[in-house]
Amino acid sequence: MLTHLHACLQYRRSRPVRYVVAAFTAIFVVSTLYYLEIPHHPEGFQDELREHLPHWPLPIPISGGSESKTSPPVWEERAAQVKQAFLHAYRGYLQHANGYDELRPLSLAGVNNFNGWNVTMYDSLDTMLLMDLWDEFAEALPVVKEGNFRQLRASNGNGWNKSGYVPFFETVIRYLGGLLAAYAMSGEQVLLDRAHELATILEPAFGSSAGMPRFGVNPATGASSQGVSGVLAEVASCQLEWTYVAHATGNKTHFDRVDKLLHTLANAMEQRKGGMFPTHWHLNGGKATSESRSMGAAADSGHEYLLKQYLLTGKQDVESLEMYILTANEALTRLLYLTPNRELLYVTDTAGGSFTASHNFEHLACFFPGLLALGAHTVDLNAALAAIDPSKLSAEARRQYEVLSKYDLHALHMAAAEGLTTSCWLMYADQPSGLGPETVQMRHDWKFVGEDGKPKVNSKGKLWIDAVEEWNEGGRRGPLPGLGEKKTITQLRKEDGTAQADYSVRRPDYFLRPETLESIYLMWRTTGNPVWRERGWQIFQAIEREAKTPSGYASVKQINKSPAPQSDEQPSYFLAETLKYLYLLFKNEDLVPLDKWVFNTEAHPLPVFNWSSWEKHKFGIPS
Ligand code: DMJ
Repeated sequence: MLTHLHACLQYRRSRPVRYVVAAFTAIFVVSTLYYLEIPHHPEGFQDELREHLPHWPLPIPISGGSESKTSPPVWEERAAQVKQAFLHAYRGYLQHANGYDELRPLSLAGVNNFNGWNVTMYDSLDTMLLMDLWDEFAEALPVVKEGNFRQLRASNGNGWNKSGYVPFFETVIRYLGGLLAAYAMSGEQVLLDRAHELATILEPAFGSSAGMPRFGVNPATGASSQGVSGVLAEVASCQLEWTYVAHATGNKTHFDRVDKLLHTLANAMEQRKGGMFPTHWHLNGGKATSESRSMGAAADSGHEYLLKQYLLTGKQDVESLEMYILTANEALTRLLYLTPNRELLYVTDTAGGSFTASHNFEHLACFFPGLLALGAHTVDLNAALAAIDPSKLSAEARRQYEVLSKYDLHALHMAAAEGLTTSCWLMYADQPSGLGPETVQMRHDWKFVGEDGKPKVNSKGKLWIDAVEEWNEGGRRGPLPGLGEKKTITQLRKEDGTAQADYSVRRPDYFLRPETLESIYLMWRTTGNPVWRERGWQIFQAIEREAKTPSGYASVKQINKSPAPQSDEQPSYFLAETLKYLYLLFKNEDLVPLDKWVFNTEAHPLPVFNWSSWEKHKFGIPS
């Protein structure tokens, strides 16, 4: 499909000169109007623009004020506080849970829930390097060197270890990703050797006919689990790790594994003719077994890795980029909704073939706005969309393509990123604890007056893209739907005691998750708007206030209370992701430039590279 780009560009060049002149004039006029902040245009102006412009431009949204109230030394001091928080969590783990996977921060014990291989240590290695914690890193290296990946330690946590298998997905993103990132940042050969060994132990998981990884591997025998179904997040979130381990070791078996999986995904996309990948898959057939869509649990990183695979390989893997664009097309046109009160933008999921939205909004899905911002920052989205041949798409994917072709895709993705990150942040800012819930049910009952003059309710909810279309066609009055100033529910109730929340909390836990901070960090890096740093600072203060214990940090059971009741868990991703994104958000120096590094889904940065001529020859990569 991507070869269509050249034909497309050719077509544009052959247009009559007067169209080109008209287009430039129109661009000049519309940009001038935006800079002058003229709110609407004369009658017929938009139709004229639509005729001449390849993309319908949107103003680049800016959230809140763009003046920083906080000085650079204060941000450095805040970063230092995050470093202390990391040390507090890691020292608590070493003191009370050394040799175990994670710390139980209330009972001060260890838990083995991820193979019993010290997952917190592996997940923390690159955070130590970023924070200049050399002693901690040096002390961890011998433990990593001696770890026994063939022995699954008895679990006293969840049921994974009891199955006799190491869970492929979790082992890849936490252990393998942790080893590879720490190797890339330190150059310590032992880390790469261990990564190669671990990847080799896990490779029987790729034994399904389509090369989609199975649930797990028995590391002692090499046998893999035999189940034939899997969820998108677990079958399509290892491409980065396998690509990088193949590059770093020169091992062709590692390359062949990821190559086969990438072909399976590209074939599935071609057969499906566009759209998002559904949540459930048959591993042997390499085909989806449901039509459910989600950006949250069961799917999240499966979508994330499409863009990131393209970025990691120096933008050479164009099939992954095309899959990302087709995914974003469907998400933006079918999964993004607005609430009636504050017009909060949210991303939800749909079940079965009916595409009925649940209107659930998951904390896990709050990674998506950051992904959109990353894509808009690093990719020419308009060219990527234009490179797709719409005649090869299904009717529904073509409809999505046509709706979005009218817009400047960069501006539209950034607008969605801003609106969604704002909602994710408000989920925290609305709570007495200042921490965000695991799942909420968003209100979707839009009241309106029917043609008969009677009040009516649209209970199906309002799709964001429909609201954007109305806004466009109505002369773009006011902020783009889902953007503009949003007040917290406390602020609103001070003004109007009867103000209603836009959602009800379904799961009130905060599991020390990173997704909202990940998006806040990416919004800061891609827009330079300091409002995101300030919001991140509010969240860090809430973590310190509500989740800190004498020997670590604990997940919170009820975000709607302060002090919030805690639960006896300190997940390893808190050290790998949550504290890392906070630290990077507050550091003035850009320690992980987005054009040079790609974060895996556990926030382990892998360096961008280009396949060398020798690698292309050896691995059989077409030039
Ligand atoms: C992490 O292990 C990863 O970010 C994963 O992709 C999703 N869930 C957790 C954190 O919430």
